[in-house]
Amino acid sequence: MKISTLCFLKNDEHILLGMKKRDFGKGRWNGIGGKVEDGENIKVAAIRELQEEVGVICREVDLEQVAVLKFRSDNQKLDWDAHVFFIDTWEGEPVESDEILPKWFLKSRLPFSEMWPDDTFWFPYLLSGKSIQGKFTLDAEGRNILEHEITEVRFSEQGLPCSLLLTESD
Ligand code: 8DG
Repeated sequence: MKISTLCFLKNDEHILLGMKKRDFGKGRWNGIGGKVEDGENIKVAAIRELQEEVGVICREVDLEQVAVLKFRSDNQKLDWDAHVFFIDTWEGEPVESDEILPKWFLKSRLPFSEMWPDDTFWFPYLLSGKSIQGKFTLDAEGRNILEHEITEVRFSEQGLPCSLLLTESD
């Protein structure tokens, strides 16, 4: 299992997604982020990836943790724990890099058919202001969801879920 970050810049109406141009997840819109290196602080990794992938600068205080999502596959090859952050304040305009094409989308019109299939389950929670812990098991191709579980949580300052509220599962 690897640890990653997924960051979403947002304003009142729009949210920034990035089209992954190569490697794992190619052809899908997703948050901006990537692997947390061994020993690296998760928020520091999130800030590094934002700068490397879309040229945007932000500070640790600007990162609001809204989810921890456990992505699992039946062959263990796609296993990630992703720490998800919403960001309202940053410096610079998002620009394209070798890895990511950034684009603003209306919150009410996210391109779910071109995103990971489980995103349609958890994104609405985040858009309605809830924070969650989720676990999604996908098939080896990453196309179909085999199991899902979403629990509403509150996060502590350290990014750990500190209280559990309500669970949805299949
Ligand atoms: P890096 O080079 O950018 O550091 O990272 P990498 O090792 O190439 O990782 P990546 O391709 O950016 O990481 C894959 C990302 O995809 C990781 O943040 C977790 C994320 N991801 C899944 N499954 C799902 C999913 O079902 N939905 C969403 N939204 N993201 C997912 O692995």
